[in-house]
Amino acid sequence: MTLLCNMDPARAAAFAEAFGRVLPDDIPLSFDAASVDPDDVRYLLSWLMPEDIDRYTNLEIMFSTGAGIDQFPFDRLPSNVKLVRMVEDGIIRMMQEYVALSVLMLHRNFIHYKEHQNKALWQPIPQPQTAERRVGVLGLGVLGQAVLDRLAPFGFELSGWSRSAKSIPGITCLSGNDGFAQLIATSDILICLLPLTEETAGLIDARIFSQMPKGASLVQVGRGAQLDHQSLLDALDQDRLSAAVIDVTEPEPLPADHPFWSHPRIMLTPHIASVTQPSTAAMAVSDNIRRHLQGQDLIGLVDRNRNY
Ligand code: NDP
Ligand code: OXD
Repeated sequence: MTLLCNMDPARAAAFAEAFGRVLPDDIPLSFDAASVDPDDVRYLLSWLMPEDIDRYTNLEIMFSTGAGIDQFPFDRLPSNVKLVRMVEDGIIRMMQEYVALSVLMLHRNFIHYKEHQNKALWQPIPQPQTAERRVGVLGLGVLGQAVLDRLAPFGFELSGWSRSAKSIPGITCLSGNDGFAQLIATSDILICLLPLTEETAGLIDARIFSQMPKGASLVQVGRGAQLDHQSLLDALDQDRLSAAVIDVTEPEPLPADHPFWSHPRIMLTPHIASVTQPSTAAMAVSDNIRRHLQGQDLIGLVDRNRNY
């Protein structure tokens, strides 16, 4: 009943230590696909799906090291194998930090002040109060709800959009096409925390930017392929949009001559909003294995019909 972990040696050392503290003794742990008996592998933890997935004929759960699972080709994963995305405290806390920092930075015009600094320009910008700033989040899942929770004490007007209708105290919850149009039209700062699926690929495009309030900003932390780069550049250069914080791009990394690197009103980070933390991730995986063995629901089980 082995748990096989597929990761580089530096990560493996940290995960080995973390699993050593929480994985039940009767579940052997391996980091070496070459030496493990493939028939023993019941659980597999990996960022990507191994090319030779079919050799693990007794595999029961494929655990993603990341919260996103768009990098897993569903058609190659045997239908009896469950796919579980990572739901762990480290990812959640880091995303809360990153988005809170980005929203405050955009709210207080830091990207513009950096531009002014580069021009030796000492010039205050009129400052709305948080209650006058509308923040909208695309995606009301684990991370979307967590960042809204972290933003709430600042006093922004908060909204979120999801596939299914929700009710969250203090948040205007929207769903469906009308809800999407309303969220876009009323977000001064728009945050994308959607999974990448056929429905969300290319979703943030020129049409969206033309419907957002003039001077709005974007925080893109979902997946790169959701954003049309040229539309963002056009919207910034025409002053429709005022600034953007971009953590995920397609491709990653961007080529050296990509305009995002040098755009004065784009803050670009190399897909680091959240990084899976071995100690809390090992707890999450161990807890899910225990749940599986006890016939309980798994946390983060991917619905293959929705692809997230
Ligand atoms: P969840 O699955 O918990 O939440 C996804 C949310 O998106 C749900 O609210 C879901 O709606 C909504 N959604 C999905 N598809 C649609 C659609 N077509 N229309 C409307 N709403 C939709 O995911 P997480 O919150 O855990 O993670 C979200 C994403 O964040 C990940 O998939 C990953 O891409 C990204 N991520 C980025 C990281 C980074 O470092 N930049 C780190 C970690 C994650 P409903 O609630 O109705 O199902
Ligand atoms: C994730 C990520 O999906 O880091 O966890 O992007």
